[in-house]
Amino acid sequence: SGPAAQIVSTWDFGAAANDAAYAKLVSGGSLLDAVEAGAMVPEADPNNHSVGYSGYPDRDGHVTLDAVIMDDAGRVGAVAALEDSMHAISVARRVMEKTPHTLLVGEGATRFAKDQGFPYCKLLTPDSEKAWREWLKTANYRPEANSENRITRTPGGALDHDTIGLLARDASGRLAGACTTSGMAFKMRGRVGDSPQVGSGLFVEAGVGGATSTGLGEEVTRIAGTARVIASMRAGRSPQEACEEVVKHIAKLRGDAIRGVQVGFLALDPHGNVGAFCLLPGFTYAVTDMAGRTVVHKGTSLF
Ligand code: SD4
Repeated sequence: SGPAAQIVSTWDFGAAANDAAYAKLVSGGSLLDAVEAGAMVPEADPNNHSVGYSGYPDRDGHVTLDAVIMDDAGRVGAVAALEDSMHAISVARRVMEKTPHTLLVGEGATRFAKDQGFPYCKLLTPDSEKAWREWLKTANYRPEANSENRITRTPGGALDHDTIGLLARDASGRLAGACTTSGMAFKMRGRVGDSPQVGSGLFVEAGVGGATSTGLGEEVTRIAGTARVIASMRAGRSPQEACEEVVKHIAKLRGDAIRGVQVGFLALDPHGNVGAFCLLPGFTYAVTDMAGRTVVHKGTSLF
């Protein structure tokens, strides 16, 4: 029989990630192996400028990566502002497995990856460097409270929220998740978003569910978004109701400050119920069922 597992992930490019995750399970991998394998797909993709290799750099031209991996036994590892490694998710997993810590940042994370034998990778590609140089021409090169609102659009004008968050479930209802990103394009050096922070970019709890987020990270971290989704589910809400509750909470809390800002949540419970909700239209997510079939869905939105 097959692995009888289910995989969900953010955005339509999640379909390829789901397939890799599912294949890992079919070949006997664990849930952690699966979400790691899935996250590695966009990390290696030169056409995805929001994750891993070829991610857009920060304002100073450094590509810095954020990632977290977690299972429902409370095992967790994360890196933030990691440089020079393609697979931030694998470094995050190594933090979980080889250190007594849950999060390494910046220079320390970069050195840890090197010490662990992860190969050096020049993450900035000619494409993303060109986009950065374009951005520099007009950028108001000054930290400002709401600058992220402006740079949530790529130079081409498309919404640039392509962080991947994956959640996997096996037939017994066990869960694991992963989230990986290069963060907001042209961010301040040192800026860390929601993605690598447990309870913001990702949260998984045995018997309750898993949740992941995408969009403008600051709006997620200020309310510990995925921890709240899981709290909502723990209190009896379905994944869908929980995602809606949290998005509505953000809207109420932030009012005009979140106009034009995207935040989306995706959640999965131990029984296989999936929920997703976001602030603005356009959020998609990929669901792979127990038979390995993948369908991309449109998330419903508040506005
Ligand atoms: C962040 N949540 O760093 C991420 C952004 C994102 O593609 O989703 N970008 O805030």
